[in-house]
Amino acid sequence: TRTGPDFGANPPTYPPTGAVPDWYRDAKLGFFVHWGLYSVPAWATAHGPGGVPVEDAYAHHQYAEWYGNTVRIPGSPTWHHHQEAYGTGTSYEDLADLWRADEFDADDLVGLLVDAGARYIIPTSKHHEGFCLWGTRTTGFNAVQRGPRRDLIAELHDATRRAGARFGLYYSGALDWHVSDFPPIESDTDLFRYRRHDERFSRYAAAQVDELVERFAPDVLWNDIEWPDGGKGHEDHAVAALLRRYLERVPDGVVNDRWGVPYHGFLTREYMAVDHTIDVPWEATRGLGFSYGYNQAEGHEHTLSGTELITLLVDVVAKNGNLLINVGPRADGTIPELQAASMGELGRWLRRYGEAIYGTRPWLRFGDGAVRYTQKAGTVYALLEPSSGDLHVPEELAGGRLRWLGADGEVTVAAGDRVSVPHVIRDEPVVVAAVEGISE
Ligand code: FUL
Repeated sequence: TRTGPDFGANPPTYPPTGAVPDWYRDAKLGFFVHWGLYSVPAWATAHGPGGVPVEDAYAHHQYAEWYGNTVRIPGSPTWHHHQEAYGTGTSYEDLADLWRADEFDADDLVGLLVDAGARYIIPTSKHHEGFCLWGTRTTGFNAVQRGPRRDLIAELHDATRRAGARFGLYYSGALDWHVSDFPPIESDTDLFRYRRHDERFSRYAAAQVDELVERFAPDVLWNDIEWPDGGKGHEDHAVAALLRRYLERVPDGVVNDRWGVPYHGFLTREYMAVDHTIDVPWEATRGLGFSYGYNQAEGHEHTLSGTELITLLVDVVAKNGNLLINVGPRADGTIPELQAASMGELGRWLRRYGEAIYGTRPWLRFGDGAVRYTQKAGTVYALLEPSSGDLHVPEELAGGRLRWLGADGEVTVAAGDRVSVPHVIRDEPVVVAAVEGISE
């Protein structure tokens, strides 16, 4: 059971809820980068979209970044895998000394993400395992003192800024397995029971986030699993004060909705099908497969194809969302080919059709049948997979001039017209008709 803080008659003051900067709404596509000790074993039970029954979910967790918890559940597939791969004498945290980021070149990695169309990049600064990817003063359990012996966040930050993209940070707010002494999490109830609630821990977390804000001024602060309840009031280590310091340092920064207080920036939807337009800014997130951390057990059948990825982006944007798609690098710092292939197709498509995505806003409705709409500066874009047939012109677009991006010619359309997709673009995963000059 979850009990939130009770502020009584004197609630803390938050910034205006739901407000996000224009750059964030215009950006549409971000890349999450889940990288940590879990990238060393890079393993989880591979499931499909259905997952496993809830009661077994934690013992068969499909998120490889949860390895440090799953391995502690006796008899779980991860527990067995670990014995085989490392023997009984190796603890999860021992993997820190096996982590070599030998092939990691931040400019190469960031270059791949930007080529795939990323306008912002959000690496995990600290995931639930507690290992810090930057040179923090708060703990020796970090990538400068152990494993890679490099400040991975500083390198990713510098490369992202050099590439002209926005830089954000993921931070695991109330779960840190390194400094907590709890049994493994085996259910959603455990998840909230075994969060840290105490003041001492919220001071630790606040000191870490303050460091990150001070050093990297992240454009996005993406908290996870709420903030410790011990820091939800008026104190210095509480969310309200933390956000105030953050927005002072980064006036056009934005945060998500996972702080566990009556405040949010954009809403998050994780592996969730959204069937309607959400009126406030929101962000869909998922991995290219069914895990965020790299999972070697996944293959083609688990990974979004280029077309599926493009279709997902289009659907999310038409419904007023951003897509934060995740890439899980190998421990050595390279991107697995399966993920790179879909990313490459997305980037190629965005270079041709990005005008119908970046900087757009939702239209009157998100779509008709298989068609999705966006709009920008007096132009309405209709996006569809060529295999779904002709474009049926809805009455709101009657009298407009229609041209297909990537093909020649223009026609004036009437309500109910069926316009067929030109041959030259029939092989595209998704095609785009731009309609201009619609009388209001
Ligand atoms: C979740 C985490 O538990 C996952 O590991 C992942 O980081 C996802 C984005 O958020 O709540």
